[in-house]
Amino acid sequence: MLTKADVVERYLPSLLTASSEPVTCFAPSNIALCKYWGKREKELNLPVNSSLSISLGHLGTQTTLSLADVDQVWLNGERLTDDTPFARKVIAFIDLFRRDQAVTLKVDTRNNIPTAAGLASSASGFAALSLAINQFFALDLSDDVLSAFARMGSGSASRSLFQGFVEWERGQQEDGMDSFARPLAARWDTLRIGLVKVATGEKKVDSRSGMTRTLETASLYQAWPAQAARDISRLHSAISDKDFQLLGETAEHNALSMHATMIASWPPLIYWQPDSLAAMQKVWQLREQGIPIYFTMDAGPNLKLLFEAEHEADVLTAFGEIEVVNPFSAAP
Ligand code: 2P0
Repeated sequence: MLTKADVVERYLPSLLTASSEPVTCFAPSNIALCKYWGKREKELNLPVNSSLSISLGHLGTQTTLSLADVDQVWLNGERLTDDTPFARKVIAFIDLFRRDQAVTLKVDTRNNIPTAAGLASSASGFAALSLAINQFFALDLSDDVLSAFARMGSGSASRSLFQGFVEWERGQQEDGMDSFARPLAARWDTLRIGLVKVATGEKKVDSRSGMTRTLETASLYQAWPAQAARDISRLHSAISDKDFQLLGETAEHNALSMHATMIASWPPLIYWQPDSLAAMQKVWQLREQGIPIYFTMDAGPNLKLLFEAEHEADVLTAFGEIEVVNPFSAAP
């Protein structure tokens, strides 16, 4: 089996040059409209199915790398002890690149995703870190390679290198170097995403273990890869035709189908809270009233609403002061 280190090694110069100046990079969060759920290979985070996401514009992670006397990992202005899971993951990722060379670093990670939105940040975190490593060590890696490297930190990070709509192709190769994301050229300036907070606490089962449990125990999962493939092609049509109903229906159906595979796992995996269901019902009521609004959900209790700018006032009236993101405000 190939390890991450085996794969990264091939793309590195024998001697690294570290920047004497700090390097800062930003990567946006992303919300999948067709979800990544299930790995065909765990070491390299190779997915069973391709996925397609939309970025959250200016919401994401800013990471600064600088030389330091000892390794230091900072998160949102606080220095973490070396044994916290986040610090360990960050250092393990950096080790892939510096190998045994004596370069010690300060990694300063800042998330501007409102904690109240309850959004995970591993995607934007590993994407920003990959961009910063590339620049700090002057690696000059292509976007495709960087996306594949970010994927080895966290699968969804492969999509967070880019703004706008992004598709992560599952790939076929054993080393995973054809499993990377690319941005789609299309823009959709009237598209809006509403972040509905239901709960923000740490979840009991993280996505990584949730995927494993689903693959090992849910027979419903057998239907998932075909549905994901069909949904990706529907999303492409929806995006090129600016067909919002098709986009929304596909995203909501895809999210609920993913959750159905989780619920069919054993022990059961239900990320929903009573308030999640209440919010879903509110979305369905609004649709009955003629307002085109849909939702998607990830491995957690929070909803992400999909609607167009002309309906923003109705959505705010129904849901209160939720954060609304224009995904294309920051896109090129
Ligand atoms: C997604 N999720 O496509 C899906 C939908 C959660 C539900 O990508 O093990 O944190 O690091 O590759 O990327 C979350 O999974 O998992 C995720 P790893 P990751 O957004």
